[in-house]
Amino acid sequence: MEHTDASCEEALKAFAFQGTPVCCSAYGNGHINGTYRVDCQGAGGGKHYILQDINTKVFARPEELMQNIGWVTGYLKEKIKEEGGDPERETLTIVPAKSGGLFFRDSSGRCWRSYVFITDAVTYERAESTREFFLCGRALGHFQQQLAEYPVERLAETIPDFHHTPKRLEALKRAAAEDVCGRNSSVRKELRFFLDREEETAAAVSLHAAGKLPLRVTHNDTKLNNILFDKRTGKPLCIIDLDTIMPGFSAFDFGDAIRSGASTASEDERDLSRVSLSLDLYDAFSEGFLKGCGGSLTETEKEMLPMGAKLMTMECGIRFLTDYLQGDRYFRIHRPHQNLDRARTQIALAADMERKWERMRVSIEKF
Ligand code: ADP
Ligand code: GN1
Ligand code: MG
Repeated sequence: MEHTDASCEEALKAFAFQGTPVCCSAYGNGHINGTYRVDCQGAGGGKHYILQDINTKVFARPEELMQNIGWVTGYLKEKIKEEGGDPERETLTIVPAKSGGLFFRDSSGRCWRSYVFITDAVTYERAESTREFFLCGRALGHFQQQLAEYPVERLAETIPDFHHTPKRLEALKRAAAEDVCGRNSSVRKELRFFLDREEETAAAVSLHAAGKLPLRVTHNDTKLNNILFDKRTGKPLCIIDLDTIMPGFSAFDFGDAIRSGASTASEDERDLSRVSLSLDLYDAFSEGFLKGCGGSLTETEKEMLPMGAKLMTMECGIRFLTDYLQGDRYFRIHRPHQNLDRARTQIALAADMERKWERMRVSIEKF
């Protein structure tokens, strides 16, 4: 059987798959977990699964993480049934370990989980058309609406202060001061960009502290490749990567999707002249998102949307740069300096948002 490493084999035996695993190969473009696709053979045809090596450096408490996902997917399945949808394809289905747990800890301490593989679906790194991105906005807005009544206090914070932008900036400053890899002198310009915008990094958290911006159940990682599209209809089918479902701001789910989907270049593009914000894609997504939320956002939340896009772009840039200074310990890289390239695209995108700021604001008012 094809497999990537020996501990995969132990994990393969630990889950209640239908049939016998015949192939297990690396899958997808995620930066955090190790993802494999498992093909099984048996009576009744082939079954496919996702097997994931949970990154426990990032998610320190896999029990709480999987409990969150178990609760949320169970809740979503009921909502999807009420709406007449297909609960097997429109949200994730956890495959429990044979021991009955939601994940499996192998003999070397690695933590594994499995989901039913959703077939006939694709992911995109960037939006291919305004229609597609409008539908993404509607799907993410709808996702928020589906979870609007879910008791937010029940969910564990799987990464503390995940989107606390000022704390992210503090971490960058510390990484620059410690300079463990001796890279600080080569990133002065990039550091300056973020330091010059220090006050702005607090825009969302200070509004929240003043009681003006509510916490909701949010996804917190609405990168475009965390949406599966149905190959047949071309429409968004399932929102995946539920590791960071927890209390958050609606503007950040909006913002991270704009950051990743409405940029005219890849997240690690080296030719920065290619990086800009597509206003057509921004408009399409905004219209879809506001429709999908179905009037559930407060005025302040709506006003916050453009800033959500800028903050998510800056924060992501801050995190890439921090990781670069610390020796690429968090985000998976495929070539040297990739995290620096990623930080630079986020800076270019945030700078373009500044140039287009008025237009971004007016567009939200219009919808
Ligand atoms: P990461 O946290 O590393 O980004 P993800 O959970 O997003 O990991 O999974 C990585 C990729 O695997 C996704 O972008 C998607 O292409 C694919 N994937 C994940 N879960 C499923 C699933 N249940 N069915 C089909 N593909 C999936
Ligand atoms: C990571 O897991 P993935 O690849 O979907 C990261 C996000 C970043 C994104 C940048 C848990 O997302 O916060 O915005 O990379 N996820 C985590 O590409 O840190
Ligand atoms: Mg992902």
